Amino acid sequence: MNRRTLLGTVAAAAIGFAGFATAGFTSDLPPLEKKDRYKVGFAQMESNNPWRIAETKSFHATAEACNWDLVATDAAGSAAKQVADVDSMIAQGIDVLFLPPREEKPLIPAVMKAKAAGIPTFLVDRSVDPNVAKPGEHYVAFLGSDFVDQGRRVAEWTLANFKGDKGIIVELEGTTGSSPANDRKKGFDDVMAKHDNMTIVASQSGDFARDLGRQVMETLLQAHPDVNIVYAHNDEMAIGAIQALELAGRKPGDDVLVVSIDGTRDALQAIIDGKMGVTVESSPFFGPLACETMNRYAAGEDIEHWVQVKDRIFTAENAADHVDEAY
Ligand code: GYE
Repeated sequence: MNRRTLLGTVAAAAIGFAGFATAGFTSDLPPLEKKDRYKVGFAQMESNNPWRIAETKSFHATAEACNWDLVATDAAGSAAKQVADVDSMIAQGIDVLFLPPREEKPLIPAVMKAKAAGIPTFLVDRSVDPNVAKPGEHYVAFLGSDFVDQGRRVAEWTLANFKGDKGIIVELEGTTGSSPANDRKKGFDDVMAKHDNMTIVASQSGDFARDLGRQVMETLLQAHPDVNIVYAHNDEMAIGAIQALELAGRKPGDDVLVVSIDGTRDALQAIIDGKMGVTVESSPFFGPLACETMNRYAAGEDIEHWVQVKDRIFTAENAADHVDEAY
């Protein structure tokens, strides 16, 4: 080996090592060829709420702008169907997959099968169990919010704005086993645990759905009639809880503080109407970010493992300014 080749080998090894240290096993991921048009898979989990519908619309709108032939499916709330939907997309020869995994564990096979089929995958809005499937190794990246921080911000706002002495809190959790439910619980509960005057008396799943949120709130109200704070992991359940509270003769915004996450039109209207205190934003508009990130990947860029979305906060101070653009 001459000196020149030797130096080249050393340099390549150094670059390889730096790549390993900063970006994980990027080289092991399926590459994405540069093309004018891509066949893009978007495997939606369900369409039973405005957030999901806004996200799907965002992907359809992006398909036009970004030159995609979009293959979109709807798993109707079933993780098993979502896995099957990804199987059929693989069979249809998609170039790239955008997947919002309904739950952290059941969707891991879908991630692994896409990788085995040579299809680069981006997780959008929810993630999978990081102990089993990893960004930079099994999938390219997670595009989404910091859910722990969202829960923390709701808790901090509640501490600063709750008027009573003792907080009796009911928590309505999102879909069991989903990353936003796990993390929004952790962020909120950890902050509250440091405050002796705050007690979470019940915490139960309403599956991120309005009607289930209403039903669960109805039941929990019977066991805990003295509740004065409701923390819902999303706006749909918060609206359901408000309906249950009002039906029981309570006055949301007056004798019970309702706080949540997302920033839907109904939640912003509830804030304007004085029935809800705060909603920390969790944006569903992933289409443009998906297009941009995918194009960066096709251009050979190292993609950060977490393409983080920054969230605003909506309260009585600014809800009226944003309600018209909300979904
Ligand atoms: O907050 C909720 C939806 O995964 C971030 O899922 C998303 C959450 C969102 O059903 O409303």
